[in-house]
Amino acid sequence: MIAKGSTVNVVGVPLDLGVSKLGVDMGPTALRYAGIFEALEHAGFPYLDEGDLDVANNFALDRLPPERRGTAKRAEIARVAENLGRHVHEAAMRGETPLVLGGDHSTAIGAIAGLAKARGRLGVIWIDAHADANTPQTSPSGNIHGMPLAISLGHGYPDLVNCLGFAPKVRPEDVVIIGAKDVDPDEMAFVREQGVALYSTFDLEHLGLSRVMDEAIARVAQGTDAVYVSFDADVMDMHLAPGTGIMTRGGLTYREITYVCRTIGERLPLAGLDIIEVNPLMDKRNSTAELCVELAMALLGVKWTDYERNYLTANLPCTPT
Ligand code: 5AB
Ligand code: MN
Ligand code: MN
Ligand code: MN
Repeated sequence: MIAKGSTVNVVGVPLDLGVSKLGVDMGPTALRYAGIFEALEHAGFPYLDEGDLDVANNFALDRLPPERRGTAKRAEIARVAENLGRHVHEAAMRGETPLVLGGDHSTAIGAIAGLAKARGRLGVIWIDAHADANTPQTSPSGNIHGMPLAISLGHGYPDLVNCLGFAPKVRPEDVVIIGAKDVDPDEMAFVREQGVALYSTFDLEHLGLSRVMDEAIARVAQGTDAVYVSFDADVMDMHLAPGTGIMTRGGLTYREITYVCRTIGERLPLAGLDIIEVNPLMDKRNSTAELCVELAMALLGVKWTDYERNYLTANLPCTPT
């Protein structure tokens, strides 16, 4: 849920400089076509469409000599993070709820920076098949989209860690990762050493989703001033959500992901959220973007389409005849 009467401030970040597979820069457009504004309208939320931030073209930067390419892309990611950070900060200071449409996951660096600056101690729920907690030392790929959580915790490239001039943005005890199933060994060691809570897909089965969500919600709410949700579309099973950068089997099912988003939406007041790594080049008829719109509504506490039908069915009194 969000604060009653709060305007949802929607901003697109067509950023794909943190990944090697291109197409996530079209995520904001896919989410617009999937009806994000119609859904907000239907739910009765006041909203602002802030358009897309300006991001340098990946193809242009790819033409640079290899020794300059990485640095140039990182400098642009840092510039975009500052811009988004300022945007989110100003929106939050006006009492609005930022909804950030990514973009690769390095988008979250600026969003978390801006919200932490505006709201203080921030709880973060990281819904993702990955932990995104690599540092330049542990990363097997060098891709920045595998690093934003470590960066928000104060570890990694200084130009990104110091976004908006302060670090760290969040404390490890205020962070929960849900749905991880592909974490690099050194990255896992970092997560453990930091004390970040991680619930893998195995844990979801083993402990049960309701216990996981109870613990996760209690953890991010405890002692914090506000909560942010970062939603990477790759947390879902590839058959359900093919339209993302990294497709893997064994991800969350429709029932599981709606449960996750619905419990958050019903129990937690959110200060902001993002929908990340929707890739229309990989998608089937924009179905992943449409599903993400539905889940964004669930995160905001709205009952919507299929989710609404399931919700109503689940709440029918079970009277034996
Ligand atoms: B995503 C990997 N751990 O660091 C790395 O999609 C994958 O934002 C990162 O969750 C996936 O390159 C990043 C192998
Ligand atoms: Mn991610
Ligand atoms: Mn991921
Ligand atoms: Mn991803």
